[in-house]
Amino acid sequence: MKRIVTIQDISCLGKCSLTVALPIISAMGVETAIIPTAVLSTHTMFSRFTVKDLTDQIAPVTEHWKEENLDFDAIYTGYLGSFEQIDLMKDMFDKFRTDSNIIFVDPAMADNGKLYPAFDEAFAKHMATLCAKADVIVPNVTEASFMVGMEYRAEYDEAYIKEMLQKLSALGAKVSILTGVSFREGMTGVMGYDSTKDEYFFYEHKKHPYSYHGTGDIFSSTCIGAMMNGFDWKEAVKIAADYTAECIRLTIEDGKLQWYGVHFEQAVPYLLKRIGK
Ligand code: PXL
Repeated sequence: MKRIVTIQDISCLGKCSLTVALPIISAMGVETAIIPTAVLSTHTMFSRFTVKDLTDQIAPVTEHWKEENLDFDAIYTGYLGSFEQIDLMKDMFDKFRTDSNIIFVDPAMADNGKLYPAFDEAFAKHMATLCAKADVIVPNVTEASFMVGMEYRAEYDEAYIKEMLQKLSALGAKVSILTGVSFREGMTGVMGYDSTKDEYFFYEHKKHPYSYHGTGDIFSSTCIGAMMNGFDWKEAVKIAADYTAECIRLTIEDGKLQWYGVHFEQAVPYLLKRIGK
């Protein structure tokens, strides 16, 4: 069985970060070790939330794992709360990188043209230095614009997205995957660039009329879970996009418009069928 470690916060209620990564990747048949970076009462899109920072636990956990000679087929970072946590992740990558494992960074920090409440532009630039050490990165268009210093646009053409992918790729990752790429009304998708092959890939699907929190984390968890199941990054992107869209569809169908997160649980059978399990 493949083993992955994912490092992000626990938002106790809110269906994002570890409370989606752990169940989704585990359901895909991949052992999922975690390092919780903080415990929050809810994610930060609620008007108020509590936070207990766990930064001081990160080095002791990774040092113990090193003593036990543990290794991981993938290291996946999501929402990180501080410059110090980003630096600790760099150390962790240096310690646990092997010839064959995948370092996967989701620079979860912004959406819809805005940084999340806890962050500023300097943080985004620092996150770019973590992306530089990854094999695969999965920013959305907003996160990418802050990291590469391009103006955020709600409407754009293919040239804008390709320029963004080139600039992301120049940070250093082999594969850059840009989510929330929409070239036409009613459709959304994902465009990726593989710098080792100078190859672009675009996948689009119908855009649902509502957007929900936590869907970026669901996309990333599914994408790395699919890669751990032997799918190449392009197939993994399709699986992750389709599963995320299915989660949104089921949430809308339920009719209660639960804004803070989607019904990812009900779509797990769809996901398992999709990956042939
Ligand atoms: O889904 C990203 C995310 C993860 N963790 C926390 C968040 C957010 C987005 O706002 O606040 C704590």
